Amino acid sequence: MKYNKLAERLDEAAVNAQAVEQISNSQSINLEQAYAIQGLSIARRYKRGEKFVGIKLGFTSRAKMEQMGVHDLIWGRLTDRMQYFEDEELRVSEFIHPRAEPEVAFLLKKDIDQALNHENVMDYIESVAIAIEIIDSRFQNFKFSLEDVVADNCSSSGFIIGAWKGMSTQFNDAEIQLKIDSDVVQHGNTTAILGNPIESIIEASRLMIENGETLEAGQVILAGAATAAEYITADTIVTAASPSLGEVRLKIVA
Ligand code: OOG
Ligand code: MG
Repeated sequence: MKYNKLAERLDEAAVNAQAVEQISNSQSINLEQAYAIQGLSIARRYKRGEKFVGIKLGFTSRAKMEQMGVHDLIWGRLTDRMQYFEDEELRVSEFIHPRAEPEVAFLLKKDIDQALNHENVMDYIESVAIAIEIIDSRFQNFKFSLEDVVADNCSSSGFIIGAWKGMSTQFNDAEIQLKIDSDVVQHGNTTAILGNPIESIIEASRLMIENGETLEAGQVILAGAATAAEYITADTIVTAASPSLGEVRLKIVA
């Protein structure tokens, strides 16, 4: 199948909340082709008026790699339509089989104009926050190859960011929990994210420069989940919490 057709199929799967078969079941695509399909699929969202607001990294922690059986860092695009706020509800009926995972988010202070390093990365970051990412693979049974998941915009389908905090906030070596109602369903430490979530910014900058993409001041980077993800269901409240970063909650309805 042509890339455009594959992109359309993935986009429609998201719009209709209807899973599709993995691409890799019927044809083999390489990583470069997978990113091209992702780009085409997200372009359909832009055409409908959605705005690019940042990127998410995936598989930056061992917990996530092991859960999904995939072993390479990947990135996907975030649009304004995917963002939730605390006074909103997430309707599970608009998703296929959504899962939530606790994340660390960074807000950019400057446009990324070079591959960043440990010396200059902090000059580019305005603030940090706890976040929840909602992932919803468009593939049946949430099963995919690395190329499949990249083509599918790395499963991204929603996110919510807690209160932004200054960069003196302890965001590395921070305990982080995912709760469903009052039950702690996942817990970990933010060092699980590449040894320090700041590494996600360095990696993101490298990927953007390599791919000729731009990231600008005011845009967001989701550093990746520190723990495995959990399925979410209606009539629950999902919370991500960390002592220094605070907490963010999302109400899930039918
Ligand atoms: C792919 C997305 C991975 C993360 O934080 O590691 C990801 C998936 O698990 O469906 O978002
Ligand atoms: Mg994630």
